[in-house]
Amino acid sequence: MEKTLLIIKPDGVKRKLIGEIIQRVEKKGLEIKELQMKRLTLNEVEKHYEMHKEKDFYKDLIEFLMSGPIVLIIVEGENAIEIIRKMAGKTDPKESDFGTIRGDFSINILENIVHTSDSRENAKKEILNFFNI
Ligand code: 3AN
Repeated sequence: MEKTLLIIKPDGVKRKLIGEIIQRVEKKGLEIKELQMKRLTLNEVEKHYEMHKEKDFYKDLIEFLMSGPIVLIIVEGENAIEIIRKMAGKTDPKESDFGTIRGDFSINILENIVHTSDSRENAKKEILNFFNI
């Protein structure tokens, strides 16, 4: 069993995609273990996107993540990390396939609806960053 962190970012919440995204995850057969809606603090966002500190889009990314409430979801299941990444689609929505969350709902590389953990190590770190478990 694997756990991964799925975040519905402020654009996904504003566009009322929470239900759609959760339904896709549940229909696939994965389990929602924890779920929380909140606004992130600067500290939480900076910690979460530490690896992008030097990127030219970093400032926009931090501002965007703090622009409204987000939904934090711990998803559990066999191969959950890889499956949720596939369901999210490629980072750049012009390259993500139709049928994926980004392919179906986004045209913008920054505002691309969801975040998904990319490895077991990062899933563990990200979950600890947001949940007291
Ligand atoms: P992913 O979220 O697909 O794992 P990362 O970790 O490379 O992709 O990027 C983290 C976030 O940074 C993306 N979800 C997106 O919001 C933003 N981002 C990535 N690349 C760019 C870019 N070239 N321009 C603007 N924003 C970007």
